Amino acid sequence: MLYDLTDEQRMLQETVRRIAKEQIEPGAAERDAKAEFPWDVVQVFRDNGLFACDFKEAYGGAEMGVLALCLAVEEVAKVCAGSSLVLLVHELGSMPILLGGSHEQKERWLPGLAAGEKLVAFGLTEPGAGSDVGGIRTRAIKKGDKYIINGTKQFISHADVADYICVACVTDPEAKPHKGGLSIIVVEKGTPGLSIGKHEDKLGIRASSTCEVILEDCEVPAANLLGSEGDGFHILMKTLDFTRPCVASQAVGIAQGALDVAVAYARERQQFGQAIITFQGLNWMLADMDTQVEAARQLVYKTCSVFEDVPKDLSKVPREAIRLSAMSKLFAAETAMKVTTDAVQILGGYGYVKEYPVERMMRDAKITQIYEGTSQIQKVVIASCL
Ligand code: COS
Repeated sequence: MLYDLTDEQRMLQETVRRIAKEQIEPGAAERDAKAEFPWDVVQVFRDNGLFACDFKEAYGGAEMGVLALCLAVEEVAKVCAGSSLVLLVHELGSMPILLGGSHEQKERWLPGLAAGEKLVAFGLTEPGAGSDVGGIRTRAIKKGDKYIINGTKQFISHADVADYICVACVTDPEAKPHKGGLSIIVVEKGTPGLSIGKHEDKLGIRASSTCEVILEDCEVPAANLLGSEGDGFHILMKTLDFTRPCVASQAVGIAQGALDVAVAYARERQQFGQAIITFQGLNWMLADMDTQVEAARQLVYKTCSVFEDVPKDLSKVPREAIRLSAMSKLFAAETAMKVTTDAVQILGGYGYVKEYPVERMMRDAKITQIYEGTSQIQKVVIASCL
């Protein structure tokens, strides 16, 4: 059995590596400083067809699979984690439609998303619900051929630029959240009653936007419901099963980026009359970092290969896939935090200032331990598979 990337995947990896170096890395520090949504990067991804990676050809996609998408995310995250979020959030926001959408809904929304002409966000988190998905309070009441939605979503990536937001809401307050209480409804930009609230000022991934979403008597066509009423919890869980490996690939990219800077610095930097890479205290640190990054990468690729065979519909996810998805996210996120922190240490004073990119990478790494399920939640998921 061949255990390697295909020629197509390698070509994509090399292409994105070149694009990232030439067109994304030069603006990374400025994007971080300005904290503005990177429309220039969106255009680069559109021009190179990168939004299409994981969409079916029938809906305008390239049908290259989730591993291909993760390879692209990894290459972008090596140089600018905030920019890699453009691809990550696109996958996260699209996934409920891919899983639960009817053919008509897919024909309506997916071609624009595959081309990157339209952007999409994922509306799960609320002031009282993040790790606890069952705590969702946003309420959708059906009236005729419409849902009237009321509630507030918090920490929603790219909500301010999204053309569509997949909003998780309670449609049956009598039912338990994971037994038919929740549903996912696609709310389109410009719908009366939909507004964007506070923009968060974040520690890292500052090139991405994170906002509050306010729904006040927001009237949405009932035809925008994904799947059936009550499918919400399952769609949310399966979405996260699919997208956690993408966050893991972002973490691998951030860690590799920091390791590359640390190695280059340690080869150049002279102390006590020799390059500091010749000191065992430092080169053993680099050896550990390299080993951890490679182990994380292999776990992500393995997980993606398993997900290539998981159907994008409402069927159950095999336990082995759930387990690997959570493990890859947990291990890669912890690796990114450790490796970026060690990279700052290797650069010493230079690591702590903005002249070098490792302090930004360390700030960016932190979110990978938090979003799409904290490291602690990943352990809950892994343990539940034992
Ligand atoms: N994939 C598919 N199904 C899952 C699942 C997963 N990852 N995790 C749990 N389930 C299923 C369970 O098997 C159970 O199914 P049955 O009722 O058929 O037995 C059902 O979901 C309910 O499970 P449980 O009772 O454990 O639900 P809880 O509400 O206690 O919470 C966790 C389960 C904590 C795993 C879930 O809420 C979760 O993943 N939370 C994190 C969400 C998150 O990532 N938030 C970040 C913000 S989004 S960017």
